[in-house]
Amino acid sequence: MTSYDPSRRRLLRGVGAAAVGAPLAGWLAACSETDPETGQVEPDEGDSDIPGVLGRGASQGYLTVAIFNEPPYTKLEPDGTVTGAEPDVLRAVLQKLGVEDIRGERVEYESMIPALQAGRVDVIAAGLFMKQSRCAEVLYSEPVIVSTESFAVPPGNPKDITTVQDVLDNPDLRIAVLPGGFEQGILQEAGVPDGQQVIVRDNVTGVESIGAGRADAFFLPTLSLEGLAEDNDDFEITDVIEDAPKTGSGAAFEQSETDAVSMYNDELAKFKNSQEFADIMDKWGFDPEAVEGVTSEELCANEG
Ligand code: 6CS
Repeated sequence: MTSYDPSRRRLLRGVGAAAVGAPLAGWLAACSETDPETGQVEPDEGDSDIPGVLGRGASQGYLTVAIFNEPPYTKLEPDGTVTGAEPDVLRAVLQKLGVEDIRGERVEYESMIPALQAGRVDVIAAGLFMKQSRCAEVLYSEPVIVSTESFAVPPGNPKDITTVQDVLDNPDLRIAVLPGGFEQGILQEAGVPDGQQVIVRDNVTGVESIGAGRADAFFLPTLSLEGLAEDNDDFEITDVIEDAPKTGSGAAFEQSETDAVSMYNDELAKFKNSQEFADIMDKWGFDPEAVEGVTSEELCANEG
């Protein structure tokens, strides 16, 4: 349960139930009374808590979200607006819960969970793919997207790299990966020696490492590589890597936010059946039906 914070409730009371979304207002109404003279929402003594991060977001008008800036999963526009498949879904669902907007904070994948745990960000919506070690440290919403992994390789794929097993079988192969990324974890889980990894700090450096001969392949989600190929034709993209685990993600909250995530999931479940959700997925190149029936429990079983 979230810990009660009277100061936050006073803040929210200042906003008044009318200013928060219906579900949160409903939550307030169920847990409080409105003073007929002031119109202020007066919580009942001992009522259950307002879902922490949602109450904070409703009162301050936004939540800060960790992103990497890797279209189509996340994108930071020049004016600072954060978009991409996951932030767009997060913003839409939060608005239905009374949180007006989100503000993006660019964070390295390996630093996203520490940033959440330190309170530097309120939520992660970055395509941070679910796997056991991550699911043990954060509280994911139900998944929003499922996607696939590929290799970026030199034209013609001269070393015929198409599977993780190919990398394991040829110790001379060097594979570029992002530090702390899901793909690095796949290589580690497969037993690929660290010496075969080429650590790159961002996606452009990743694809450039191929042209520069520093790596034989760059390991990244298929859709992300397709986005990079729009600006760089020095590489080609392999078919989906068949022996890579199924990837999927949703918003990640602090583990203590059980009430907030429960409320978020209820709203997300409705949203995933809406045309608005399908439009967001279509805009960013995801199949809105691919996530049907996929659960965070299933994806959190991914090893690593
Ligand atoms: O979850 C991850 O770590 C991976 N997710 C994306 C969207 N891109 C690369 C990253 O390694």
